[in-house]
Amino acid sequence: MSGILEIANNFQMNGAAVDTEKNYGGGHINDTFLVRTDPGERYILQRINTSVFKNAEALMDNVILVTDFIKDKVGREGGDPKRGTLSVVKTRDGKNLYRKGEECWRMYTFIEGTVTYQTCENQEQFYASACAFGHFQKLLADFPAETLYESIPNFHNTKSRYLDFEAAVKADACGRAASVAAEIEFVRSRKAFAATLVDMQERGDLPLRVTHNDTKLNNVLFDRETGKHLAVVDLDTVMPGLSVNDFGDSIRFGATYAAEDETDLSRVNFEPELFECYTKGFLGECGLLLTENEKKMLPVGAMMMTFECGMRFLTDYLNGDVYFKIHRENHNLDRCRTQFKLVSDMEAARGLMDSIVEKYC
Ligand code: ADP
Ligand code: GN1
Ligand code: MG
Repeated sequence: MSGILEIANNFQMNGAAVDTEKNYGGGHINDTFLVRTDPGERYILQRINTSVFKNAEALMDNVILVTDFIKDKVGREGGDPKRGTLSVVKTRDGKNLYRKGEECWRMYTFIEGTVTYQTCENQEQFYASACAFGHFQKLLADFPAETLYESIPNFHNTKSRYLDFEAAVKADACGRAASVAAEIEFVRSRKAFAATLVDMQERGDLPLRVTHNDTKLNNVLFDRETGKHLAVVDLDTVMPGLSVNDFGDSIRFGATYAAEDETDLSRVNFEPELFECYTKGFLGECGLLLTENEKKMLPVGAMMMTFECGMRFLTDYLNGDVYFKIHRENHNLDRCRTQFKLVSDMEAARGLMDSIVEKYC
């Protein structure tokens, strides 16, 4: 722990670090610590996973560009720029990152008076998260996309994710493929589906926008007092992408009352009323911005992101759990199974999802 305090003290905090809490937030890629200084101020300290994010300096340039842009807009909307988005704390020598050997660290001020949720607890919460991500989309509608570095190329290119999956099956690095034959078949029978959104984008039927690309419920900070959304965090994958995928990734994670790694699949159900809350909130914020095709394809975005994420968990399971952090045996397989259960539910509810989207268009 003293090592973490030492790392923290390399940043321009108010006071000296006295206390840290590890594993803050439960993300699968970076390591997050909560740091408290002697005057009682709090900060978020993160060790960036540099095998996932290959160029952390360029990544931080993205974060600064996006947060400066949002701060300006939030200020003009009458909000508090310091609470409406992340604020990077520089190192004592004025850099965005602190490097120690192979390790790479960054810090944000802690936005006080906020809460986040690891799973969806009620409809109001999910509606508020939809407003957060819809508003985020609107805020960045005129952001100059060409200034952004692509922090993970082909991040939501489901076609290339499919090829990664097939390569993992072929290599079968840990001899696990035979035991997940049903899951492999689940993916293979949806190969044509996997191409739909990428093909539409390549044909020019869906526009590239600046999107968040990791729109999980736990990436929204809510005001503790009012319950309203305050800020969208976890900006590492803000890149050009598809609005339907931002919508879809939220549905994947939040349109169920079950956790992403629930092992009792009878508890993992797609909840149409949560889908409706999210649709209402999201379209209420950014519906006017979206094209007819984007609106029509929102349910496909939900199925695609859930399918893609399940396939990514399965791929990582086959590769020997080298990408997502795991906390128990078969963790990635458990995660894969929840996603595939949700995909099946959504396929059965496709007509209902279409009619809900139509209602709010
Ligand atoms: P991860 O990569 O682990 O998902 P996040 O950037 O999403 O990391 O941070 C993890 C958690 O920390 C978030 O879910 C949120 O609860 C909290 N968090 C992140 N940044 C802040 C901040 N600036 N102020 C308050 N809480 C934050
Ligand atoms: C990862 O870092 P975290 O936990 O917010 C992943 C997302 C997945 C998500 C699944 C950079 O997000 O793409 O959807 O896990 N992030 C990266 O929960 O791969
Ligand atoms: Mg996060």
